[in-house]
Amino acid sequence: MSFDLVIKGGTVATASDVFKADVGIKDGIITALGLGLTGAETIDATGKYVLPGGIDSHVHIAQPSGEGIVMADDFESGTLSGLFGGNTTLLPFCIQEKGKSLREALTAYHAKADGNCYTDVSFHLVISDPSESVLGQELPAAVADGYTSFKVFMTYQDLRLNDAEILQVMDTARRTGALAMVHCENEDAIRFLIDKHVAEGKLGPPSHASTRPLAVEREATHRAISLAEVVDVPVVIVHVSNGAAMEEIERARARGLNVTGETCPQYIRLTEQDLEGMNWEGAKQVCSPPPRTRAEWDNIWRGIQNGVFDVFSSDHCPFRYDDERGKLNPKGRTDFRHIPNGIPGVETRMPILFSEGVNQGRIDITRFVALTATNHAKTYGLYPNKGTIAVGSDADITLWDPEAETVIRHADLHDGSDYSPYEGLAVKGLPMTVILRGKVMIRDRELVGAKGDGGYLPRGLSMKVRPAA
Ligand code: DUC
Ligand code: ZN
Ligand code: ZN
Repeated sequence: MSFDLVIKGGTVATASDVFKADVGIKDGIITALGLGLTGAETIDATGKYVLPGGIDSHVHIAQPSGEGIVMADDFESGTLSGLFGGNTTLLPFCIQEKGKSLREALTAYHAKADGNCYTDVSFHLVISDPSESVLGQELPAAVADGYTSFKVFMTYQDLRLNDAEILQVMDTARRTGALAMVHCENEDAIRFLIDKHVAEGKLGPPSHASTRPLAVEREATHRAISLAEVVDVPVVIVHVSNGAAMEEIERARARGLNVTGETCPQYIRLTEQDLEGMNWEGAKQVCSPPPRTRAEWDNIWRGIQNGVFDVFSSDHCPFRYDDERGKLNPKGRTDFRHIPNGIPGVETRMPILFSEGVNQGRIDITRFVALTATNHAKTYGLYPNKGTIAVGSDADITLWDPEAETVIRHADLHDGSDYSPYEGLAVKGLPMTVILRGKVMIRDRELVGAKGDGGYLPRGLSMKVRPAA
């Protein structure tokens, strides 16, 4: 058998196995795992892990973000940054604006993405206006076209759905086989606390965290799971920040419910104290749910270790800090209510989890692969084409040096923001070479691929979705 490319001498790690093998690639597909393979091109992977390319199933790129606010990444910079972070597939959100159709949203988003990507991408929808035509026609048509997951919000006045609407949307998920993701924070409770903070003149970035306390997230998590139970549909609880919300997932699973949990780097590396900064610097760490306490880091690690969390995503949602259209916009520079929510992190997600998780002995390499690639593919209808190293899978591969060390500096990253929340964090373990469908995109940390090498992926149904009875 002849191969276009052979990755030789490395240690292949999947979500279940670790073994020495060469990987033979032909026409962008893994066609053999064996020993002594030869091909037209060879890459020496001695001393490296040969991993499935990372899949980050929760990123925001070029998303409309309110008047005067511009997200720091377009598809070019966002996917380039993702690629340098060891990812070969990103799943950004395509937001339906109120009063507009899903088609309009998808057309506008494809116009931004198509031809501009360094990784493969596939969109989740965000349903903000569940009208009769959206639920009856548009969403089923979108699912049939491969947009097989969507997110709903329980917070943000312009995005939130009430319980009746969430039930309707979940019911549509049940009928179509789509997978519902929920942002769990109780908007009314947040409003109540915001009013109090404003009356007391507490307008600084720390108020972002104190108006979104743990109970706000825990209650909404319990409610989202209960609504999914009523409809009898699987649900993904995204960006879980603390142990109390996590325990809602654990309890639901113990009752036999089909609940997927996601957490993110900010919940094992940032705290609410990071929102206190001189010169409004705390605005850099404003995201929702907010970072919690060090005690919560331990709770989140427990869920990463014991399987409550299936996926570890970045929730990359980048805004520039020192920018009139970013965190320091004219209103945001004096009032936390106008600081755009979100932090960059698509490039640092995998190094942080590897360094803090694998290198520090909290998780093994197979769990790392599950959390950063395989479970994303299984959850969002991309498996087994993506997310594993197996004969027949796309040759999306990251060669990972477990000994390479660096200190995170935004100056070395590739996103369009002007800071990293993790500036100064030492990490050990880095992606060195990244291969997308058999094409070397990054070789020894140098870009060799081109914009447009990444494509759009229609997806199948999630493996989490049971056939409707
Ligand atoms: N939710 C997200 O998923 N990302 C950023 C902000 C938010 O509220
Ligand atoms: Zn969210
Ligand atoms: Zn997000």
